[in-house]
Amino acid sequence: PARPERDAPTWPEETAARYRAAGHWRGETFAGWLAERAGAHPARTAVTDGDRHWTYAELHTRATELAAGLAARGITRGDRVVVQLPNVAEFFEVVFALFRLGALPVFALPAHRETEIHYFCEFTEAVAYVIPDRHAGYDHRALATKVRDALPTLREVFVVGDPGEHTALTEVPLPAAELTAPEPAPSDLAFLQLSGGSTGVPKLIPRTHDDYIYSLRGSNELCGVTADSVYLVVLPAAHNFPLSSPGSLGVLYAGGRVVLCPQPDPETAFPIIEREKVTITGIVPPLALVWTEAGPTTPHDLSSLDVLLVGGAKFSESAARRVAPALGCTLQQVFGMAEGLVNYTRLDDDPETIVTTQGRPISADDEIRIVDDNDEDVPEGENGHLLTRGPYTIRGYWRAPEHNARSFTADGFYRTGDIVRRTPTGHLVVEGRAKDQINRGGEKIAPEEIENIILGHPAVHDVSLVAVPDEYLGERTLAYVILRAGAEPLKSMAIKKFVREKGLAAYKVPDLVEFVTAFPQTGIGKISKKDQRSIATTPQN
Ligand code: J2J
Repeated sequence: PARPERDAPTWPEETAARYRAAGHWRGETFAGWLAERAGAHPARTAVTDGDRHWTYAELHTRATELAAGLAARGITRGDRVVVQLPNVAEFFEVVFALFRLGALPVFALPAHRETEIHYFCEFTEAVAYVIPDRHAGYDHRALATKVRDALPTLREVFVVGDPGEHTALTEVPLPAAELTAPEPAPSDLAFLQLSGGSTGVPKLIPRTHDDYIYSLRGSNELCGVTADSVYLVVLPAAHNFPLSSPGSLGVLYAGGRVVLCPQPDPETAFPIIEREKVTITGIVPPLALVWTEAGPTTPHDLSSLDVLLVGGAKFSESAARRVAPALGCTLQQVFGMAEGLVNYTRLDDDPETIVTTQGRPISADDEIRIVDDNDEDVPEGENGHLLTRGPYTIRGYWRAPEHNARSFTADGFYRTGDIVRRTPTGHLVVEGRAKDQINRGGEKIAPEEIENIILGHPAVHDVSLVAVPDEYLGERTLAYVILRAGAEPLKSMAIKKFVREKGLAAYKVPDLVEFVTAFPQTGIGKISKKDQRSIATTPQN
């Protein structure tokens, strides 16, 4: 069985008791409520994927039978299973099967490659890895073979589609009656989500049934989600935003319908919105720019769309103003994080608040502090570091005690690394970032992770990765590289190719590379990334 108390810090008992007494934590589990929904409205459609429509009864039956089969293969409560699936219906079959067993999905993204997958499987001691056969031109089976051969803890690879040398997911299910494994407790961990990170390796975020389900319920209320809602999963299904804000899981919790979108472009998404009468979806700012440009001239009827959530990175005010007129829906800004805290503009906020702020917290029990570099509260309305604690914000990363000591205050506040100010109405405006992280259109990059890779190049003496402004993505990446004395000059392509060949998600390959002979230094002799960002002009690459 999992010992979450040893793998990650959790809420103090009296705080947990308070969240239960307030009705935030109601003792529900994912498998528990899916069974209830399947009993209450078995024939209603839960998940639509192309021509497939799975009812609540079908999703529940599939998940239960898969759980029975996984249990027979020795997968049990507390085990970790790396799930790397694109936007396909099986994503829900797999995660609800794991939820039922109390095994923990580790949510990889389709873009992740060998470096990340190997790390997730090794660090979590995952017993299984779930993949598509091919996706976006990439064959995931060969990577799975490599990782499995390298890691004795990884016993099984399950494939959606043609399994090759692995096991087809369709071979696994057994009759539901054979499922005897006990159900997890509401306070157990439900899954491990990925942190955007600012360190050499991604941190894992342990979320419980209790806390995550509370965030779903709160999100549903603020986003107007009901059993009539139809949510389009545009971003990768496993990301925290489309999963929970209010996301696919929120909409399933409400008894609504989830529609999977294979690609985020308007040419793919708009016909699906029309055909499936999608009412709500969530996208990142660069995509929102594309959608608002395409909206006014599209031949497709988007009138079913009530709410468009935009978040993951700062949405500029000018772009925000264009959403409602171009797409005929209400904009809802969302400033969230997989570690917990989620802020939404309210649907009935005045239009100026909706376009100029990133919303306010879900819960009255979300505690917000805005502090200076010494953890002292700044005067109301001024910029400061956002610290938060509450009923769905973690108290620590999974198996990371040293990092936790830096990322959390002694009294349990999470240091978000975001610089915000609070308006008189309590709305937060994101003004910047103190953590060393690059936000490339909502995709988070930890410079240290990429720098460590580039340092492995034999000709490289030193490297520093910084963000440069980008009209479309908000930020893109620039690697300043110092070559070793006497090394042959390199082309920037050589650095990019080197990173790509290490097997990293493509969005982490530096957009730009510039060779320099020295880095600007701070007063105490550290690299000044601030100066590097400000001198970055438009390097030719
Ligand atoms: C500025 N920065 C933002 C916003 C996130 C809902 C929505 C997004 C995420 C997410 C999520 C921002 N304006 N509107 O999990 O449930 C930056 C901040 C934050 C970090 C978290 C959700 N919305 N950000 O983006 O874990 O820097 O979650 O700390 O990927 O994204 O990233 P992530």
